[in-house]
Amino acid sequence: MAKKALITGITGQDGSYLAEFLLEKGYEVHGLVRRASTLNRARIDHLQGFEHGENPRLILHYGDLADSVSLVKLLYSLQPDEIYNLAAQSHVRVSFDIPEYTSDVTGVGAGRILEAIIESGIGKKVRFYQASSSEMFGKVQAVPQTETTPFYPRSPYGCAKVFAHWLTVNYRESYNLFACSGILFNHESPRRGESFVTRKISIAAARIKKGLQKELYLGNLDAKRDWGYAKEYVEGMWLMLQQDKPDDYVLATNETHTIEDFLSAAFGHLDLDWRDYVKFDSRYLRPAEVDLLIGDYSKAKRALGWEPQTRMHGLAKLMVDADLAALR
Ligand code: NAP
Ligand code: G4F
Repeated sequence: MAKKALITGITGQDGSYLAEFLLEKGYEVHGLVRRASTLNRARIDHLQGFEHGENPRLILHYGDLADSVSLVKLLYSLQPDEIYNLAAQSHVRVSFDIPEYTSDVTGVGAGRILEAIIESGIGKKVRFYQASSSEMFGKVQAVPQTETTPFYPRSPYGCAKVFAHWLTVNYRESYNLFACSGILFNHESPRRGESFVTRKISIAAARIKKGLQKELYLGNLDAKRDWGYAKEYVEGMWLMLQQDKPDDYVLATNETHTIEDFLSAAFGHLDLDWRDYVKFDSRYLRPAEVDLLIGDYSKAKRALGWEPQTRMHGLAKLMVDADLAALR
């Protein structure tokens, strides 16, 4: 019988790649979706079917990380083999505007799923993945960052992720749950949300090349990030749940680049000089910034056989090419 996986956040960047990956592996994939006034399923439309019965192995369920009863009921009726908790209010800058909501969904939401696992009685067989984040390292206490680097979050989002991370460790130790956290460094793709900096840049570069836009307003260009390709990172999530024992792993590229470097790569790919177009807007600054992230993925390489293939320059090119193609 096909294994059953439940993905929260299936309509997001990572959820859509993970759904694709698991369907290819033969899983029956269930997704938790929240109700919106318009359908926001563009990233999974190509997987087809859910509501029209075209793909019986992809089934969507209404629910919300803020609604514990919906989670208990779903886990009880579904009895999934694997749960990937990818849902979150995932925007760091926005978390300063809505800290309470971010804490509730990104932090407590993970606790609601963990508790729903216990309440629904599936704790002995289910395997659980928590989407932890390099944002937890914040004001970094070591370079590069590993699974043992102390956390020092710099945003309500980072604090919420630290809470969810430690709750996952706690449920693993308290209830013997097969619960893993993937501490993922920034990962991007043509499906990246349009308000994150890489995608904002790739879209602008394509539009400027086509004469559809003249300027691009950004905030801090000096921050350094370890950027990988989302499509490769979802395989790492799955690998974590296929091991004999649950554990936590960093997924990263072990390279770091400034926003300026990404601008050069993206605009340079189209023979444009970013300095001719980029303007500063203080609205994109954060009350506290994460200045430097660079991850050491050697544990994932050793234990999971996972390694990133795409680095920042290749990533910038593939994102710009996709945005250019979309304009055609
Ligand atoms: P994303 O594109 O922003 O997707 C977030 C998903 O969560 C969407 O499907 C969204 O649904 C859903 N969601 C938000 N609030 C919800 C709620 N209250 N109940 C149920 N679902 C809700 O994020 P991503 O980039 O794919 O990231 C996936 C996860 O990894 C997130 O937890 C993120 O914090 C974490 N992470 C991401 C990165 C990265 O670089 N991408 C790095 C480390 C960790 P809607 O479509 O309805 O909005
Ligand atoms: O693209 P960003 O918004 O990503 P950020 O803050 O690193 O968070 C992302 O990665 C985390 C992993 O470390 C995830 F957990 C999180 O969910 C999210 O996916 O910003 C990257 C950098 C920041 O230093 C920001 O200050 O870009 C800088 N930046 C400069 N101008 C900008 C802009 N960021 C955004 N979003 N928009 C700007 O105009």
